Amino acid sequence: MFNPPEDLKEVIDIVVKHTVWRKKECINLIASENVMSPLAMVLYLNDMMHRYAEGKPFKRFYQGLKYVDELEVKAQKIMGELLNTEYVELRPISGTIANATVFKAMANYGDKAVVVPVQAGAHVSHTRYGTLGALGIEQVEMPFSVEEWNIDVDGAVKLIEEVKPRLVILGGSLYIFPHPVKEIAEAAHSVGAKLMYDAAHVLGLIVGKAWKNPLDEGADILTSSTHKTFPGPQGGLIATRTKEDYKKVGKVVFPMFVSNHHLHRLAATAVAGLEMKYFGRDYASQILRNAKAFAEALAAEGFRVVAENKGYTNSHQVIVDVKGHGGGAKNAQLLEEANIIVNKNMLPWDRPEDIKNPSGLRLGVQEVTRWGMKEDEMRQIAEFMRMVVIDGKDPAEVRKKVIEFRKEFTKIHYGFDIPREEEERLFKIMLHPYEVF
Ligand code: DSN
Repeated sequence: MFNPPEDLKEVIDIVVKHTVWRKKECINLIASENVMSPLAMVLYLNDMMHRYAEGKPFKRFYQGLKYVDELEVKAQKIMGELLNTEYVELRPISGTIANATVFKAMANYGDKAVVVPVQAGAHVSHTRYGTLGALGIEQVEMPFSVEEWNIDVDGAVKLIEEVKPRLVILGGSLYIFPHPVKEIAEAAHSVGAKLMYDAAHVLGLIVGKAWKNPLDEGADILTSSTHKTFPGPQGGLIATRTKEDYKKVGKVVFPMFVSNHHLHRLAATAVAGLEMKYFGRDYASQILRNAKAFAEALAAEGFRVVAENKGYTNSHQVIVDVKGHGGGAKNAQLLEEANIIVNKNMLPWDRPEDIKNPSGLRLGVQEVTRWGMKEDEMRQIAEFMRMVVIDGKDPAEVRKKVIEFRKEFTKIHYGFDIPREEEERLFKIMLHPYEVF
């Protein structure tokens, strides 16, 4: 009988409670999260997590890496095939580190970057408050059209021609319609700027062919994390169109922003990449159907869903304005009490001082899609949300319904169906290889 000391027991309890709560009892609608398949998770537990590998595959500063090298090249190839390029960097350990790498490689202190405004969806790393600012690159904001819920293309082209930046950045975190890559790429290239596209939110949609690949539309560099719509482990990625840019970013990744790159995640990235290769189209198209159904259901329940004139969404996200119900902060908290996990979000019309209680809730359907939910379930979730936000029902009562509803969804879809015995065999190898071989 295992009888741990009290402090160890507490650590174990916290982890078990979190896992049961978030993975079994909650409806997770955070647009930047996902769950890995059991196969990806089990291979994530590999011994590579203990090892060091500074440098590029087969040109390392440490010994003992022959399998790591092989795996890294394999994972790069899998991701390259999905993204239609030979040049993929998997060493950035997050999307922000991937962004920092490109900023440093492509611009200098004092240069300018033209970016999407943060209220209109840019990631904080694209701003003067984040990585761009830390590297001394000046942020110049593109005009944004709230009617179109997109960049004002003519205004942005004019701005790029006037400012002549070194870098133009598209993509972001609050993101319901594709940005106009082709037009912006032409403007960027006409003044000698590079176009970087932050695909963190939509990588799973891109590789599932439900969202245009920005590299095919004229972007020079794509950065991403690997754990939002792409259902891999937390990590970063850079893909470039040319070998020259690939070499440039590689020299910055190491030694500037990454020493070791958390090697065990390469296995899980490769598995998630293969899941997308074989099941990505079905997954991505169901995400789009779910997001649309969810937006329509929320509107029918009485929510103010943004971009009604544009059909609400073409991505995994749905955005609701809950200012009339007390704001994003209050409602995100109430929903958490009902086991519905969302985040509050600034909307284009919010003022900087609204940051603590912005108008919006940002909702993402990629994780619930992965759990096998479809349009009917989207309507049910919209009803749960109405009970809490609009009807003012006791969240504890709604929580009971959510836990009951969630019981039906225990299997991760759009992955390989491996038998439980094989999963357990692999798990045992990761933990106790001496007992298997
Ligand atoms: N991009 C943030 C988000 O969308 O939640 C995480 O970095």
